[in-house]
Amino acid sequence: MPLTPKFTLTQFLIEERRRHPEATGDFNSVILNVAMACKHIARAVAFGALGGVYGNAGGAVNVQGEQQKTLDVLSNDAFLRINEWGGQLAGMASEELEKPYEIPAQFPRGKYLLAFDPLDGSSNIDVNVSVGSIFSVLRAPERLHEGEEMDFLQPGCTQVAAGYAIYGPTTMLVLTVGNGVNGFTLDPNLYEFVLTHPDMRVPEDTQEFAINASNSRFWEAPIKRYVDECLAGTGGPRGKDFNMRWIASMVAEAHRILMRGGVFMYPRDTKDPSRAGRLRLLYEANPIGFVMEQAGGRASTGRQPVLSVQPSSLHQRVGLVFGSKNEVERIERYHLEPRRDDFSYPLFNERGLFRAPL
Ligand code: AFP
Repeated sequence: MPLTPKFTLTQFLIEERRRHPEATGDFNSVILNVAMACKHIARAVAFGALGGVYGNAGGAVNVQGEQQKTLDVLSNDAFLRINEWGGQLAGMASEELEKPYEIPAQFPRGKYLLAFDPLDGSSNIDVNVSVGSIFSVLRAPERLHEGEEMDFLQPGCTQVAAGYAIYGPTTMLVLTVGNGVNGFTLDPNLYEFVLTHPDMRVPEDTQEFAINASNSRFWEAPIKRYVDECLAGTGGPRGKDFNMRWIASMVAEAHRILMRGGVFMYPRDTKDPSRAGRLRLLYEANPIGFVMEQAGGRASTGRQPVLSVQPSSLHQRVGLVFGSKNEVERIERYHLEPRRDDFSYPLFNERGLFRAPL
């Protein structure tokens, strides 16, 4: 194996830091600790049931009389243990924890906040489909309210870094520090993240969309119109055929879209009027949205840029559309046009898949 020098995540961060002479190194430490947590999770995911942990959600499973941690609990523990001690963070928020996590008293506090979904798509673990971790880095307010969610309630445009790890055929870390998007592949020999995908860009156009079509009866008219036009293909208003994907693992969808374009939709729907969508704003929509926008794509609720949403609660849900810029802008236009409640749009009445209830 030739020892060719590889450009590691550490080297990338040091180069980036040179652009900020005032930097103390705390920011780089946050990113490297997040990367370390992702390495631990990558190893546990790779071993799967062989490693004595199980994917099903719910905290713990009883295996031959022993309580085994499920992978999402183990992943959450990895994020907390590896990020709590360094002195760079003032607090953490996790999809797995109802309240913000207070840094233990024996550790110093820092000037950043870390929000994360330690294992997104975990319902796919038992069926061996790619899953991921999603993270978002914010600046802590000058006056901290420790353990209070209010410190985290900042719009996505205030993030200083964000990204995801995808645990697939290879483990990758995709990161933005506000200066474009770069992809790093975990070298199984070095066990270091190595820069393999510099300056990732989302193609502005696409012929591929991702949505859970089993929810179609709950969609609002603009989404029904957009999907119906895609399905109408070359004979329809779009004049081209589309392909559909749905992996039920947003990190895997986001990575495919970064690599070859596409549009992901998990819109606000009428399935559960008590919530504005399925995906969480702070540690799913905002970090993925930041990555997409930094890569020349777009991320929206359908009605406004997702990074402009003012959060009102830690685990708030939001409708989410992201990917190829021109497609997301089209979907936003459809949301802004006058409502078409009478389903006057020809496709709904004649050929549409989503005919109005009789
Ligand atoms: P889980 O983490 O519970 O598997 O949810 C994954 C997810 O939050 C996101 O990654 C998927 O895009 C979406 O939910 C899938 O939702 P459906 O199961 O409703 O298709």
